Amino acid sequence: MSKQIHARRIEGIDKNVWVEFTQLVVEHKVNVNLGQGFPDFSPPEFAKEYFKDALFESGGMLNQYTRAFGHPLLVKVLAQFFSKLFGQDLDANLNILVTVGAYQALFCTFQALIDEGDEVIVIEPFFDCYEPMVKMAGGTPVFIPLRLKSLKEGVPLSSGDWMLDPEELAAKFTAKTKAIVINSPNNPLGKVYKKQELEMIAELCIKNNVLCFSDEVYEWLVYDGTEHIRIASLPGMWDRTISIGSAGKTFSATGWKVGWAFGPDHLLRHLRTVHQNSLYHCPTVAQEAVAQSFQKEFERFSEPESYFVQLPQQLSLKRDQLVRCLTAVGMKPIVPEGGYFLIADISGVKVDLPEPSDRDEPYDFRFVKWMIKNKGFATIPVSAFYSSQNKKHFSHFIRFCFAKKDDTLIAAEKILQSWNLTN
Ligand code: IK2
Repeated sequence: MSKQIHARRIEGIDKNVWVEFTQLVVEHKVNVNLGQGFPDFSPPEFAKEYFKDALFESGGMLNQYTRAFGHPLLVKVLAQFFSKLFGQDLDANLNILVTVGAYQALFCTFQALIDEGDEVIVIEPFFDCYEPMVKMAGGTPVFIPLRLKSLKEGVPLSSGDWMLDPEELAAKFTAKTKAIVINSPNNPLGKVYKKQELEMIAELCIKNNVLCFSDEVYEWLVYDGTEHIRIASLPGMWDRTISIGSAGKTFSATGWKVGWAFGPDHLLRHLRTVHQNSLYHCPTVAQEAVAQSFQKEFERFSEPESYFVQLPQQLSLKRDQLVRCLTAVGMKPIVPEGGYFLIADISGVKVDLPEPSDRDEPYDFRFVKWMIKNKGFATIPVSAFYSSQNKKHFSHFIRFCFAKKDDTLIAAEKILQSWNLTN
């Protein structure tokens, strides 16, 4: 009798948008890459100095293993920094788990807290890994799309115009619902949930005894006076929420892959079990550099020279530049309130796409592939952030990352201007 090779839990999750589009960028001569979400500018000098100091530290011990659940200095500084933001007196050893990027924090969360038969509510558009991670844990994702509230003639759309329908959301909660995933600021839309929206979600979580997994990797990147609110800081939510962050996004150093999960000990202890039986340690040098960088930010919190103040200021100018450029060439950008992506409607863009080899391939996938091959310009199709049942309704948007050097954005503008999009 022949044995099945692969484990059943990985069935149907072999496709991955990052693998596919990173490969395409490598294969073609791409002049402008506004695809995957990483800055093409350097992390701040102080963070790089801390990394170098850690690497060459005289005893050399920072090149060895450190505490499995988080380098002591990093968890201490994170506890100090975030206690006020969560309105909780955080215990460095019990309320924080340091992980290899926010990705691993998400993985530990789903593996530790989702069981066979559990339902997990996922709001669309969603960061694509939530769906396979729920499935690998044996759970079932239950999707609910953000809905476009209203169209105002002549006024550019904002990510804030996309909202949850409270009744539709309430109807998604069943006896099997174990958790809801929220991502604010959202990737790819840039929506930053308002207090009222978070209170509505919190009320449903409390009423239905449901956990909340809150992905907040873009927490410092909010624009135009928008406020980032941590759902765990709302009444009754700390005890049921895992809040996830990323040093990669915080300090523009995605390659360092340092992330974390905050939460009450009765939840976090189960994440520690997954962590100790999978990754166990995270790189020490990177954790030391992140700890020192947070310490510096702690001392100048909210001051004009703080990186957490300066980075969003710089990014909002880049966002505005890209919005102007896309509008001028006939795309319809949705202005993000946060994060470092924006999505634009390509329905009005005329291109002669070749016949699809796969008839089920969404239009935006075909469009972006054509753009990479023919224009040397990479972006990401937005239907990748939707479930298979809802993809077809959202296949005329593409995502641009604007966390790029001004030169890169100027090069993007030149390509768009020379490409007559509406004829
Ligand atoms: N959560 C969200 C919402 C993210 O956007 C990311 C990083 N994604 O960037 C790729 C892209 O969208 O182009 C993560 C989690 C993972 O963060 P980390 O790099 O810290 O693992």
